[in-house]
Amino acid sequence: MKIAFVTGILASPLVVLAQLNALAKDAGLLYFGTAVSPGDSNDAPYYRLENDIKNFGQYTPDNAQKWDALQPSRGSFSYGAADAIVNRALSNKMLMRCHTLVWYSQLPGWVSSGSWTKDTMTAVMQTHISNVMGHFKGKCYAWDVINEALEDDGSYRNNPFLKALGDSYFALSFKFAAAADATTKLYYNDYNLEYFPVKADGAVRIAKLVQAAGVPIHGVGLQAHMTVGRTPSRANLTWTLNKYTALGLDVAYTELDVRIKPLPSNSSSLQAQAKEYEAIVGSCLDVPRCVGITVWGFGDSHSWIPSTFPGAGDSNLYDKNSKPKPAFSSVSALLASASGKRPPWNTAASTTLLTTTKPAVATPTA
Ligand code: 9MR
Repeated sequence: MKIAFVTGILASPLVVLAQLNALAKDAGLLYFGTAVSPGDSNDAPYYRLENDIKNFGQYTPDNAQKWDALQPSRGSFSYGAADAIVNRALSNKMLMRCHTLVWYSQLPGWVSSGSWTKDTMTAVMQTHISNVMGHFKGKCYAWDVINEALEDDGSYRNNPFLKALGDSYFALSFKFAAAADATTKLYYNDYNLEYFPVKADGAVRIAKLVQAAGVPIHGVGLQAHMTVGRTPSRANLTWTLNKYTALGLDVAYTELDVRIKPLPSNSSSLQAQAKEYEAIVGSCLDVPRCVGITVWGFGDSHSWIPSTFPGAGDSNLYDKNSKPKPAFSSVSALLASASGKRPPWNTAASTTLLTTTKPAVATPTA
C-alpha cells in the first residue's frame, strides 16, 4: 500500500506527494504520462518532476517525432532529438507514446507543397512510416499513426494525403505501420472528440474503415484540450470513450490540459479547473479499456496555450514555479480513492487485433 498523502497538523489542506503515475497504476491504469520537450532540462524543478517515475510513467515528445523534425528533406532522416527523449524514457523505465506519423501539420514543405499522385504519395507515406517506425521499433508502447484527420463537423480534413488518396489513406497508413512494427499499439488521435459527437462519430468511421480493410488498429486517442467551463461531465465523457471501446479498441487521453480564460486565474477558476480535470480522469477510470492519461506538459510555464489562444492559459496541473495546483490535488485524490478498484492493466488483454476476414488492403504500386 503506497502512502499517497502527507497531512499537515490539520487534515486539510492535504499536501500531496508527486505520485500521479504510482497512483494511476494502483487505480488500474497503465501509466500517467506527460509530453516532453528537449528544452525542459533548462528548468531544474520541472525537469526533476518530469524524470520521477512515481509522477510520470510515460512520455510523448511534443514535437521531436513529427515529420518536419524527422524527415526535413526527402530521404534524409534526422533522429537525434527524438532519440534523446526515447532513450531518456527507456532509461527511466517509462513507456513511450510516439507521436506522430501522418498529420497535416508540421509537414516539411517538400510534402505539403509537393504535387502528388496516388502512387507517389503512397510511396512517400510508406517510406516515412517504415523508416521512422523501423528506427524506433520495439521502443514505443503506442504510435499515433494518424493525427487530426477530421474537421469539427466530422468531415475529413483536406490534407495532402486525402487529396492524393481519398479515404483509402486511413487503412493504408495503418497497414504500413503494422508492417513496420508489430509490437506497438496503433492509434488514431484527435482533439474535440470530447466536445462534438459528430466529430467523435467521424473517428468511429475512420476506425471502422481501417478494420473493414483487414488492417489492425488498436486504439483511439482523445487529446482532451479542454476549456474551463466547457468540459463535458464525467458521464458524458465516458459515453464518448465507449463509442470506441464498443469497436474493440483501447482509448487513452493523450494531450490533456484544461485552459482558463480570462486570466489571471483566481481561486474560483482554479477550483473549477480542478473539478474538470477530475471529470476527465474519472471518465478514464470508468472505462476498463482506458489505458492511461497523458498531460500536454504539466507546468503553466511549459504550455502551448498562451501563444495559440491569446488571453487563455494556466492550463496545467502545476503552476509556473512547478508547484502543485488544486487540479493536481484533485486528480491525485481521485486516483488514490480508486486504488484497487480495477485490476492492474493487463497488456495481454488489450492486444486483440480487431480485423475482419476481408483481404488486406492493396498497396498501389509506385
Ligand atoms: O506542443 C506542440 C507545440 O509546441 C507546437 O507548436 C504545435 C504546433 O502544431 O504542436 C503542439 O502539439 C500539438 C500536437 O502535436 C497535436 N495536437 C495539438 C497539440 C497542440 O497544438
